[in-house]
Amino acid sequence: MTVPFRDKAIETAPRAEIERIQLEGLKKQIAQALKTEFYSKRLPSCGINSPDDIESLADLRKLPFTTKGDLREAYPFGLLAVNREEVVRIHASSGTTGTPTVIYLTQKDLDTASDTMARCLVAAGGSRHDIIQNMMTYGLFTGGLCFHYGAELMGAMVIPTSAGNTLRQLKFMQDFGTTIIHATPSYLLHLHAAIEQEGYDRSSLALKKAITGAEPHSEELRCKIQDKLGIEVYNCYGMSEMNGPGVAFECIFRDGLHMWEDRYIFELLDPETFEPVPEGEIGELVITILCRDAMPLIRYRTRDLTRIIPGPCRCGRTHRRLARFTGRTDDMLIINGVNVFPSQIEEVLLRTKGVGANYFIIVDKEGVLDKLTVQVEITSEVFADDSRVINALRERLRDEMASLITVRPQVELKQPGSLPVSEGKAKRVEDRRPKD
Ligand code: DLL
Repeated sequence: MTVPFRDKAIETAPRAEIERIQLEGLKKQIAQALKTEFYSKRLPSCGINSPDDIESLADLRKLPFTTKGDLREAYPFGLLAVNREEVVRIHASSGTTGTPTVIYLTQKDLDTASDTMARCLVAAGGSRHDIIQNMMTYGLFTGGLCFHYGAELMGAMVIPTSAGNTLRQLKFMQDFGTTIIHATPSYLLHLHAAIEQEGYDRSSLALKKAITGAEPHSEELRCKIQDKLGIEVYNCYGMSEMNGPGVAFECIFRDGLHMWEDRYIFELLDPETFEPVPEGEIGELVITILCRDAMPLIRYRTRDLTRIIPGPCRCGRTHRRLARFTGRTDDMLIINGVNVFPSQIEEVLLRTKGVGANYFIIVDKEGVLDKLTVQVEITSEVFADDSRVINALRERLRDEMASLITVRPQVELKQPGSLPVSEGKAKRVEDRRPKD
């Protein structure tokens, strides 16, 4: 079997060469970081005043961690390392409160991000002959534009349908002969259900592969989607803070996600002691980006739990592989690919008059898609009011949450005192989604 590469020399570089690139990249990032308002305070407090204070990769451990909270604190421009005029685009993801976590990119940063994405697509067997339909949301979310430009750079014909509107998705797939689709795992299942429901003849579709990610999913779910749609499904990991999708990606052997180690430094640490875990054991993934001028991020705590798959891959790439993600060390929920923090929901509830402090969040499945329900107690005054007032309050809460978290939840207004009061640490979230 011929293994496709975009840049074989880099993708199969000996370990010593990868580490040389990492050290050089790290020093450059430190130089950039010291230009930002945020790190120009943070790094000297750890004894780092210049890139020369980093002599080897082992010195990485001297560097402080960066968290989502830090990004929020630095909002909007505290992590900017170049002149504002050099930034050509921003992206954002949800923060733990209403303040989003934003990244800024220069044209060079975008070109590198697109090249990384194109490298992923080639690794999965994509080429300029492919017609790629991107069913992820375009906008601040990176799954739209950052994937799009990588696919274009590879030379594929890209159909930017964005998320939703399943019937139109199917029409485009059929009429243009789409060969690769990019969607969340839950949307792939939804698409399959629609294909059956609409009576599409599978042989009328040219579909060969799906790229999926943005939310956790099991190997069983991958197999199910592959069987149902009769295609190959590739796992893609990324996050907006690290330029979006394609931070780690599966090659044609689909046996773990290659981490692009010339563009990022990956550490797997014990989330309590911050000591590296032995190879093969589960730890929190901590990433340092090496290829971004506008916004350096050093030792970023992803909160994602995974492990390294020991040993080489059959494809010959020397970039190590990550296993599927098993969870997170924080309470972030991923609802149909959208990140939601319970604290964001609480923020809306607490600022709304007529609503009590006791609430409960339920995540469940409705068909193949995720469904978010927020139950909240209302005050006795509102409870005694007529139904129009209560309905208006429900709609207002739904609208405000939708505008903050971009997911429109079901809101159930409850009689005062009707929700269980927890003793000790309040349990406010129940994830009822089956674990496949
Ligand atoms: O989800 C970027 C992306 C777009 C990745 C398209 C893949 C495909 P964020 O919205 O910032 O960015 O969410 C990042 O999503 O920290 C993980 O918890 C989760 N996640 C992303 N990919 C996977 C995956 C995009 N393949 C957060 N498996 C990350 C499990 C994933 N979890």
